[in-house]
Amino acid sequence: MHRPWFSLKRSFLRNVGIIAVLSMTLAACGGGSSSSTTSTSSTSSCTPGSNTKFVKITQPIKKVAWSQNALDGAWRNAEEKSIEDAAKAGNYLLLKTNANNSDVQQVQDIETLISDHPDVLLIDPHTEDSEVKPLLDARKACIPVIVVDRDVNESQATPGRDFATFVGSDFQKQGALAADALIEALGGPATKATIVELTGTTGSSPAILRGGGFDGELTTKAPGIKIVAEQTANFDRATGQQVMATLIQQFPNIKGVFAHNDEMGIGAITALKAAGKKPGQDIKVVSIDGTKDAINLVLSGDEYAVVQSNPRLGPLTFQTLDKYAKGEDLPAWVVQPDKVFKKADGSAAAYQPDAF
Ligand code: GYE
Repeated sequence: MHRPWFSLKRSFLRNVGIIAVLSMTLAACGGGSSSSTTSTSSTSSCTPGSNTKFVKITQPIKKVAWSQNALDGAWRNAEEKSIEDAAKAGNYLLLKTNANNSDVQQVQDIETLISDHPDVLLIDPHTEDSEVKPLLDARKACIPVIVVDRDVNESQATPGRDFATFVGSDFQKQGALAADALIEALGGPATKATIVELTGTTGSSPAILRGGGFDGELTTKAPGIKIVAEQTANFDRATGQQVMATLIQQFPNIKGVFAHNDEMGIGAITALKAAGKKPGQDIKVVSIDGTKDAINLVLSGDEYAVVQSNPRLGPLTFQTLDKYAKGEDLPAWVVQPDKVFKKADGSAAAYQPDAF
């Protein structure tokens, strides 16, 4: 499950070429689709339909397309609002789609957005492999692409060639930070204990990398802490509760739970309480995101720590778009920095008013 491709993607810069500094032409911001048929993103050397080269931006950007994989909880709603606000602040027309956690739907959404000829296409892929084909179709159609939040499989689509860059968090590091927090909660590296891991949507980059980062850190730093079950709960609260209810019957002696996101962590805490356990005392829970609900559980002592995954990607995405439009060098990965929130050091209380 945790293949090590992530080490390939972090290391190079590339030059997208200096082209004319572009003035941003302003247009109203709103949702919906457009009937425009004129591509504004092709260059004289880019032939729509057969392009195999890196797509440069050579025209003012007015119309930005945004393919969202789902709108199913606090994290994704916060991300959506951040993208909308940043588009509005830049006076872009934003064409939006929501794939409701369906790869089939998202592929179709992206193809529809391509036929709307946006000046730039932003894709937040549901899983790593499934949205590669429509991404490559955008490049063939001379439409510049930025991948946002979740990444595509970079062995199939490469930043600097097939798309401009990936804007998002370091999921592998988040997983490692979650392991560090759980090791600390369980008494340190010499501890012997069993734990379970609730994984995110199978095949999505946060599930792959958070899992890999966590498992690797745990094995290296605290080999006495064993993961006795790894099961997906699709980043979903109700599913997390169901899965945890079953796991706690199978493994009543576990001392810890790592959930790949807050929603599943919250569901797990509900299930543990229903099973007569005392989360925070006899079972330590760590999850990732930084939602208000999870931070409140940290403050009440039910959850040990939350690793941040900042959903407010709008400003960084549109700053990156601006640089791309100006022909500036872009790294293969524009990293959104994240923190860790705990009760003991006051970091959870300090962050709580900003939580989403
Ligand atoms: O952790 C989760 C959401 O892609 C980083 O997706 C994002 C994850 C986030 O469903 O809550």
